[in-house]
Amino acid sequence: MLKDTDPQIHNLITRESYRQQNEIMLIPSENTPSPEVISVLSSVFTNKYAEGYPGKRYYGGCQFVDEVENLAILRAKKLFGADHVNVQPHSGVQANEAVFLACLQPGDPILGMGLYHGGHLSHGLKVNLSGIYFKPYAYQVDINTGLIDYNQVEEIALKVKPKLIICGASAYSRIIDFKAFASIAQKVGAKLLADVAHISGLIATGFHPSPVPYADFITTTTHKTLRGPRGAIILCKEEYAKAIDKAVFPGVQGGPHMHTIAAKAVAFEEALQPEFKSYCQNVVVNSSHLAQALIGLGYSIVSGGTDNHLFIVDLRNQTLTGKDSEDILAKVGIIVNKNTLPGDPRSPQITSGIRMGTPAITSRGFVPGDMPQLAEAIHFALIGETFKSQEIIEYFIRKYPLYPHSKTLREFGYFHEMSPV
Ligand code: DSN
Repeated sequence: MLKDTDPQIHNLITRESYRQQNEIMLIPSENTPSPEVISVLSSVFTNKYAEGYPGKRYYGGCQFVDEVENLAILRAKKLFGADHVNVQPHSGVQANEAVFLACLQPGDPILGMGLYHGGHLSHGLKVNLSGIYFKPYAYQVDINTGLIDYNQVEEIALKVKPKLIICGASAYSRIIDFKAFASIAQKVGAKLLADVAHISGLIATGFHPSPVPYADFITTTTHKTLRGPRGAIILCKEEYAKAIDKAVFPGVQGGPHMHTIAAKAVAFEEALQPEFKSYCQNVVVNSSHLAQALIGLGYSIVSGGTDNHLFIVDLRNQTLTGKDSEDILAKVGIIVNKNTLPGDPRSPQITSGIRMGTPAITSRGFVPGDMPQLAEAIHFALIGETFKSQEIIEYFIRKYPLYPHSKTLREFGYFHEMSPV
């Protein structure tokens, strides 16, 4: 037993499981997958090397991992309606790097959303590989509306002639118009990559339009709204299938993590069920209700609300910075992350915004009717009425325990009892 062989790590896992149980997780990129997904992550598939692809491996003994990978591919294709899927990327950044390798030459110009306007570091940040090996240009959101300005995207694209345009964001609460991006890409002869890491669960269930008809390449992590294991996949049109597979292996990765691919397959099957559609609907409705409840309490939200699972609270009319607010909320057990606002006067370490999202609380069972009370808990904490805030949080964590019926996780010794708040 781990608790006997390595009590230090066992203790840390147990404390982390208590932390997750006893806090309200509003970081929009985090979620809690099913106990089945978690248990498959510690299955015997972790022991197996399988460089290559099903039927073409560089190792013997791959008959079962081949079946696992084929199932994962089949289910992902069904979920997104894509021509081709590669399920091997270890992470979203590596998936993006594989796309770069498949369609760019070093030094090529690329155009992505600026990190401080909601983009991702792998979309061309100067200190990331994407900004070091390629020539990065950034589009921004309109500072007044908080919305992507498609005219500005086109203007920049016409000027810099990118070889690749990247759409998709880490902190953008409105619908992304993939068709508009595709028409700009076509006009300037660029390929289009849609990085839908944040919204892929919503896309799979129809709560956000799909980029599949428009983008040449689509990448997504599997652990955000998709509620699977940590990892990523790439979807592409058939014409790029060979180039993408070659770019993932042997281009940027060696042996695929077969335990994670098995867990991805389980998550995709779960996402094909009607319950997952209801879950995604609740994620979106919870998000808009929480944003509206905060507006009712006097807070400003970037773009005035949300169409998806997240939103950014604009704290410029409050005395607290993003960092202060993150710290204060963490003290009462509400976990958010500070986030720059479009045109933020403060540094990325301090910020004037906080990012909130509802995937994890919706997995726990929160419903739209809970959102006004949750907004009050946030507000009470931020105005220093800590006790009132803690009372509400305690009520919620008892009402919605994490993994309440999971025998598997109890057997591991996790999530088996509530610790005092
Ligand atoms: N770091 C993730 C997020 O929090 O949005 C994106 O990869």
